[in-house]
Amino acid sequence: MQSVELQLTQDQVSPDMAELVLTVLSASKTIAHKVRRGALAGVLGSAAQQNVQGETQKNLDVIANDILKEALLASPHVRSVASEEEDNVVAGNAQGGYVVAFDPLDGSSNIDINGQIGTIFTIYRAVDDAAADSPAQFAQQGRAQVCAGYVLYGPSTQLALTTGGPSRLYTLDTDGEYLLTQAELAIAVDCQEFSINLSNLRHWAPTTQAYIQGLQAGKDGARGKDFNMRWNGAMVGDVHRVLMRGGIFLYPANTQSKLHNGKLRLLYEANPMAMLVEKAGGKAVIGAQAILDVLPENLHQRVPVILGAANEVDAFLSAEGYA
Ligand code: AHM
Ligand code: MG
Repeated sequence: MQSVELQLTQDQVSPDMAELVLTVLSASKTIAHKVRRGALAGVLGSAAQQNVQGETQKNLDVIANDILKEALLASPHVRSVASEEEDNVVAGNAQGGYVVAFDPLDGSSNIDINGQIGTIFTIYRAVDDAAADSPAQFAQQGRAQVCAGYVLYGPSTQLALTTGGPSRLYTLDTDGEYLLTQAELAIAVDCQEFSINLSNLRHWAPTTQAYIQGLQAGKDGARGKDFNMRWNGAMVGDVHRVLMRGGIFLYPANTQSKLHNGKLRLLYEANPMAMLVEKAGGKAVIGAQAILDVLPENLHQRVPVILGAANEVDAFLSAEGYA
């Protein structure tokens, strides 16, 4: 089986970017190791909690953020870093050619229940006429991403990665190497599985409620077929399932609640997942617009996310009156 390092060379990824991707992956292995040890590594619980020795325990969000940030800021290729856990952009090497954004630990509420969690990351080229600590470094459309990926810390640790070509899947071996286990992920255009937090139904637009109720109605509904439902509460796990066996994932606009743009962040979650999904033949939209076409307004911007099987995303769009 092929190592990720070799695959990056075969994919003709520039040496600088390949080195940068390997830096992210090396940090992910450190995180994976801590995740494996769980309570034994003192990584559970909330931040700023004290352990029996009176030491401050940091929770995994903070630990994962620190590991990634430290590794990236030490890289000569990184001009700027943005994280879901940081208020502002952090300046790296002024000569670095790339900027990196990440959600260090997606699915935080799964940490303490030993559920699926992951790290989501994205890489863009640095913007030359903006300072290294400026949010302008990240005010780029998702289409400008040069690399997107996630690491899923599940029963096995897996990496989904695209550097502009197909979305590929790697599995972390016991000797610490990511090995290629699926060369090209492909999402079937039709599906019979949806993924949404149904408890928010009352917050959605009436058209969104009607679309989901249509899926629940199965053969008798507007879609004319039965649907199964799954919700991990961790985007990384839910999108992974869509990439592996198809389906549609939705975190729609909660028009009637304060999360009126949904919950997921454009930069750290929506864009990297949208790139992986599109490169696997799926679709990813916020509504009428493709996620990758959204011009970011601010660093921590939230957007509705609807992604997965192309025909099902189209069915959603037509139910919403967009098509
Ligand atoms: P997080 O980055 O703080 O973990 O929050 C994002 C997560 C996503 O992984 C997931 O899709 C969503 O929040 C779950 O939301 P909900 O709490 O509505 O189930
Ligand atoms: Mg997240």
